[in-house]
Amino acid sequence: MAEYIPSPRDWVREQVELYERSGGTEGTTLRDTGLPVIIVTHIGNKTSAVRKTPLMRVKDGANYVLVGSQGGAPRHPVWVYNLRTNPMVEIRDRTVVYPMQAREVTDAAERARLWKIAVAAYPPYEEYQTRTTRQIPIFVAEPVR
Ligand code: F42
Repeated sequence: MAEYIPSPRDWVREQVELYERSGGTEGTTLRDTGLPVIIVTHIGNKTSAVRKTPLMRVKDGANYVLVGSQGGAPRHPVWVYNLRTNPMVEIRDRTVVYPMQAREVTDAAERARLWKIAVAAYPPYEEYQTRTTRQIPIFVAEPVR
């Protein structure tokens, strides 16, 4: 079993702890917004350690859409590089955990469709994109059969 290295950010680490400790019945929304959050468990591309990242829950059928917005910060979140290297992830959606495979969306039409779904689920994404010159990366996580 690889070592688990928690997020250095207190609020992120605490959300992951509460979400997992409660078996997915507490800590499942983003602060005051009440909007649902998932936990993506993945592998660090440099440390090979287990990393756990809360993201907004954006669904497209059975798939999850993962948006590397990081509040419109100038750089991609580091988990983006982890998923590019190690696409096998686990997604916890409240009480259920799914093995999934993540794929970065590069096709412009597919990206446009998924971006609309993402903004509908979490409207601030739209403003985050205006804060940065980088194009916010989008992954689609698909069930492993
Ligand atoms: N972030 C988003 O980008 N999108 C969201 O929809 C989103 C929703 C959300 C909801 C709730 C919540 O609590 C947090 C939410 N966040 C969202 C924030 C998200 O959880 C991440 O904290 C944020 O995206 C930043 O991701 P990050 O991977 O850059 O995390 C930083 C703080 C971090 O943990 N850095 C680690 C560190 O030690 O500095 C590095 C972790 C790591 O993966 N290291 C790699 C390794 O090998 O282990 C090396 C990586 C490399 O290439 O250098």
